[in-house]
Amino acid sequence: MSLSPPTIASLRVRPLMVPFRRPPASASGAMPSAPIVALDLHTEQGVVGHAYLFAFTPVVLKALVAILEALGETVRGEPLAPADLDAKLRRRFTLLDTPGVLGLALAGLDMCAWDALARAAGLPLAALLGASVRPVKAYNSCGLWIGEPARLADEAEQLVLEGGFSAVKVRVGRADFAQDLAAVRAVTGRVGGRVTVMCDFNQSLTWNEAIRRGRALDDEGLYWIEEPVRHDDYAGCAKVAQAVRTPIQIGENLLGPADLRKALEAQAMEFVMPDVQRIGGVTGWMRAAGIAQAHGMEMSSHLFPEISAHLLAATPTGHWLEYMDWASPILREPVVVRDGFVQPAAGPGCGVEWDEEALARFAA
Ligand code: SMN
Ligand code: MG
Repeated sequence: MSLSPPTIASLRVRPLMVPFRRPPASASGAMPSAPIVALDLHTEQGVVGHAYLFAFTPVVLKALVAILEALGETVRGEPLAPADLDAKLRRRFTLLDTPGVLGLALAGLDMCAWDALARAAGLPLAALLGASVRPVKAYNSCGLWIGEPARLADEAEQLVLEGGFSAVKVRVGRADFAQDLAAVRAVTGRVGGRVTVMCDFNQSLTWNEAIRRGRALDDEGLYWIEEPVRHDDYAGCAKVAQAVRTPIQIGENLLGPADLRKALEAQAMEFVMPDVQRIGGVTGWMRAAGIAQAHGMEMSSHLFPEISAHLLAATPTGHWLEYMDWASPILREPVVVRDGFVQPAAGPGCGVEWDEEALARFAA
């Protein structure tokens, strides 16, 4: 690769509604299908970077597309230098600030830019980040949503078999805690012992209730309790972490490395799991990884298994990859899980290649 980076030419933005294999239903809401935005960052040199974003709700899909298209205009003619772009754009938006939909758009642009840079260098993203392209340990998160506890034992078994997984995550936060306990026991009763089981409350509890439920779960053999309280209630979460023996996991809603610092200062959790589209793309992720390392804290990923596999390979305290198949229907080569490990894509970039026929079919 020459020392001068490629020049950004344009950003193509395509909104999609992609069906789920097992539609998610958490304690904080359900989703009938996945509102996804597919991004292609074209450079004048012909290299194209790919990434996708989850809009979470169709309500913001059009707004996210409009922001991304305007952002694409803004970076036309800029050098493909993600760290510089991140600094420049965040400075430009200081008066508005960059959480929410604008933050997602910036992260999407950053992911595309890193993907294009890795392609220009002819390297997998993990290698560009200085890491070996090694398999990362994954849990199957594609099911065990809030549902009939009796059904969950069979589903846990299926999830384990789908890729030789050694871990699964069960969703909790039902109105009746007895039903949560029944769900956890259905899963651990069937696969526990041979398989690690995590649980996720999806921010549904007050800290008092989280302490009550957390203590009641302490002897159920769970590996972590995720997001027991509202994501930004670090003080409340710290009370839960103090009172409950099972490690507390948070991070999918951290909006940048500075949020990680605040959560750590509050001693809100024992494990962290940033989401690449909320933490600030590859640039934000790598900064968060440095902070986690400095605190000796294990760092897992949230959604986006394709790019997260590369990122976890380059994360000093890399822990568990969350395997989700939500983007698989639009990818030419969906992530492959073998014996519970995800192998980062070996080709240049981060492993996102579109199935163009599927993109056309799911266009929104
Ligand atoms: C989750 C993620 C995305 C949508 C619903 C629920 C969950 C997880 O918090 O961590 O997988
Ligand atoms: Mg979660």
